[in-house]
Order: sequence, then C-alpha cells, then structure tokens
Amino acid sequence: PLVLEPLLERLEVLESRHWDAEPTFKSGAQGEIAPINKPHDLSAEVGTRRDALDFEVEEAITRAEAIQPGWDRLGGEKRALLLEAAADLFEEHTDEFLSLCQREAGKTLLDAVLELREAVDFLRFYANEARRQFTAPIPLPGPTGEENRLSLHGRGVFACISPWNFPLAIFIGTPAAALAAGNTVVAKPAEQTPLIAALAVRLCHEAGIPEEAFQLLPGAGDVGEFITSDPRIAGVAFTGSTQTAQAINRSLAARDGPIATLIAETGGQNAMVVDSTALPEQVTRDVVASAFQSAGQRCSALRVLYIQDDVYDDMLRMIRGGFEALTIGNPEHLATDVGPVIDPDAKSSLERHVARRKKGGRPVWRRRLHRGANAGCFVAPTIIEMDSILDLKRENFGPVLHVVRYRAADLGRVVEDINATGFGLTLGLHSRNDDTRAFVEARAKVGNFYVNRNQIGAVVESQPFGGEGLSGTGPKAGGPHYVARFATERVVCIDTTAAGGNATLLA
Ligand code: UN1
Repeated sequence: PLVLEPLLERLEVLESRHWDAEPTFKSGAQGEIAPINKPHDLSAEVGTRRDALDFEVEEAITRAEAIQPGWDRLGGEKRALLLEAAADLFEEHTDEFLSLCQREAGKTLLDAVLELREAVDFLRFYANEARRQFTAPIPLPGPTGEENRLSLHGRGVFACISPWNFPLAIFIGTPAAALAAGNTVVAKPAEQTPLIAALAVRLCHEAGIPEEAFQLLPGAGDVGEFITSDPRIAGVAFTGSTQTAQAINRSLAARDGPIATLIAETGGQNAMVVDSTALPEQVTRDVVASAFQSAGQRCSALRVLYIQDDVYDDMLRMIRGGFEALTIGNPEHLATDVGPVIDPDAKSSLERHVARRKKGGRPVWRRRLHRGANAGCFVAPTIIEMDSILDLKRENFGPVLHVVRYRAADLGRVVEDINATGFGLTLGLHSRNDDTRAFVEARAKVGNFYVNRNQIGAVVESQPFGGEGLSGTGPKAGGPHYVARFATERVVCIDTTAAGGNATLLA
C-alpha cells in the first residue's frame, strides 16, 4: 500500500540523486554526454544521457538476433515468470520511479502513481498473454490420420520507440508485449526521458531477463532512424507523432530484407460532445480532467469540446470555474494539479498556436502563471472559442482546450466533422439520452468512446487503448489481440497414419 508520509520523505532523499542512461552494450568509446534537466526548472540537472553510437546499435542488434531463437524456445510460461519478476521489482522501487517521473518528466504525484501502476499492469497482463497464447499450440481440425496445430512465435528483433509523455508505462509496455511474444528488443526511449527507462531496463535484467534480450539505446531521432533502417529489425512498435510514424513506415518500406511489421500509436484531435441533458457538475469535472490533467500531454486528452447551444453559456461558465480552481506549479508539490510541458520547443509551439488564435479575435481565457514560472517550461492553461474542429490543422499537445457551440439539429454534422479530421483516437459524450448515445456510437470512427465520464486514463485490460486512421495501426495496447501482433504464426501438419499419406495414395 502507498503510505504518503514515508513516501514523501523518501522522495525528498531521492531529490539529490544523480541518474544516468547509457546503452546496455557499451563499446568503451567516448560518446557525447547530454544533461537531462527538470522541465519545471531548467537549471536543475537530474542526470545525464550518453547516446548509442552507430556501431553500438549494430552490435546491439547482432546480440539481440543471436539470442532470439533461444528466448523464443523458452516458451510462454517461463517468459511470463520473468516479466512478473520484473513487475515485482518495479513495485519494490516505487519511490525511485515516482521521483524520476516527477523530476525528469515533470509529472504530478498523482500522474506518477498512475504511470507506475500502468507499467506494472502492462508487465503482468502481457505475462499472462504469453501464458495464454504461447504455451500450448492450438489444435486445428482435419481428417482422421492428420494432426494440425498452430503455434505463435517471435518474429525476431523488435525496435520499440517510445514517447516522453509516458516515459515508464509506454516505454515498458511495448517491450513487454514484444518479449512476451518471443522477440528480443532494442528500445529507444524519448531523448527527453532516458533516465527512468534506464532504471526500468536495469530492473528487468535484475529480474532475470537476459541483457541481450532487452537492450537500451538512448538517443534522439537520428538513433531511432539508424535502428529502423537496419534490415535485421523484424518489427517496430512506435508511439509518438503521426509524422514520425509515417517516416518510419517509409524507412521500413525502403529496406531490403524481411517485410517488417509496424505497430504505431500516434496522435489525436479528440473531441467531446455535451448535450442539454448532461449533468453540469459531472461535465465540469470530466472536461477539466480530460483537457488539463497531465498538462494536456496525453494523446487521449480532450482538445475540442462541443457544447449544445441551449446550455452553452451556463456550461462554459461552470467549466471556467473549474479551470480557475486548478493549481499550476511545481509538480513536486503535493497541491499541484498542472505541471510544466516537457521542453522549450513544446512550450513555444503551444504559445504560437495561442497567439494565432488570439489574433482571430474570438474569446481566449488564460490562467496567470505563478511567480518563477519562467525558470521552467510552463504554459498557462488556456480555453479558446472557435467554430469547428476543422479549423485546427494539427494536434496541440498541451493544456489548451477549444470550445465550439452547436445546435441539436446539427449533431450529425458535428460527428462528420470530427471524423473528417482523419484522426480517430478518443471521443467523449455527455448525454442522458440513450438515442443520442446510440446515434454517436454508430457513426464515430474512434478507437475509444467514453460516455458520461472523462476520456483519459484507459486501464489495461478493461479499456484496451488505441485509435484508427491518422491515430495508429492498432491493435489496442492492453487488449486481447495486442501480443499476437508481435508474433508470427506457424502451422505444423503431421500425417499420423502408420504408412504415411503418400503410401496410402499409392497403394
Ligand atoms: C499516449 O498518451 O501516448 O488513456 C497514450 C490514456 C493513456 C494514453 C496513452 N493510456 O490516457
């Protein structure tokens, strides 16, 4: 159980610890060292990152390829036990993970706790999937004298490339699925958050997963490009922007070698529709959480809120009340609701977006930032009125909510416009009318549809997560089909008659 007082004391002790991230396979060469600073205080160094050099990437893939057949032959049960041992170690190191979530990624304590929970859930869920789908072959029908069975196996070496917004949960989630399926993994964490990834990999090795089977390759986009251009990579699991996923897809297509699998979970332009039957207090709570928790830095986060015109003014007034009550500041303080965005680039891109919208002349509400906010990457939470979701040309990954007024008779158009963005990740609906729910549910092209609740925080196994179209390839992380997508299928057909099939035919 999480007991707050001793935990806060431990976090204080860990405040001065310096961390580092290096490639698992080290050549002894001197690579460049980059500092990792707190997003909320750019003058405070949390640790350092040493990027993988090209020949270290090549050697890592060689080692991962050499051990992969043995890892596959180990079978689902043994791989499950190792992943579960890693989950246990993650829980034992709760304080270190929470400290790194806060200091390296700028997460609030609430978000840090949820992050670790999700990481552990992924490890345990995929361990069970290894047991369920990778232990005994599935018998298939056939005539008497013939035995047919289908089994699942690893494809080879998987590259797992993960984002900074879930530096632990997604960093460990895709490798856990790939490993469960009998692949070995080279993992490149986001350049902003390699330290928590390095701790995760170290604990996996301590749990008994061989070093060659799961290797860390820190670095920026160039390291990722070098990894995915290697023809020995059998598959890529990527979470991040739609543009990067498209670039990886092109790079995989351009290689000579096996036709690689791409599993991508990308951006969104997520909407919520609130009609006149919705309960205002509930809407307020869920809108504020969906748009501003995690400083809006979730691909599931709410970006465009449609409110029916009859209730528009009252509903917006209440939402603005909830918005004004948010505490913005240092994520290491217990009272903080909204911390920083990840880095100066993220901040300036959001500021440019808000400035352009302000020029448009429609109302814009912004929270005032705390004293000292300039030392870090803080973006004032913002609400902007506009006319349609189609006015947005791209995803704005931060604490910015757009609000649109609609008439009940136009609900069909609203859903069409949301679909027309081409993204299809999350959609929220607040309505007490079952016909409205059925209408929207039947038309919305999204991966995750949430009714009368917030639209973030999908739980492993209960709400498998992932979108369609510009939002990703599927299948859903934390769902029953995910691990199988990392695998290849093999069918064995045995003639069990004494003489063999051909002899029978010839007789
Ligand atoms: C992401 O933000 O990259 O449901 C995906 C949620 C999370 C989203 C993860 N599972 O909020």
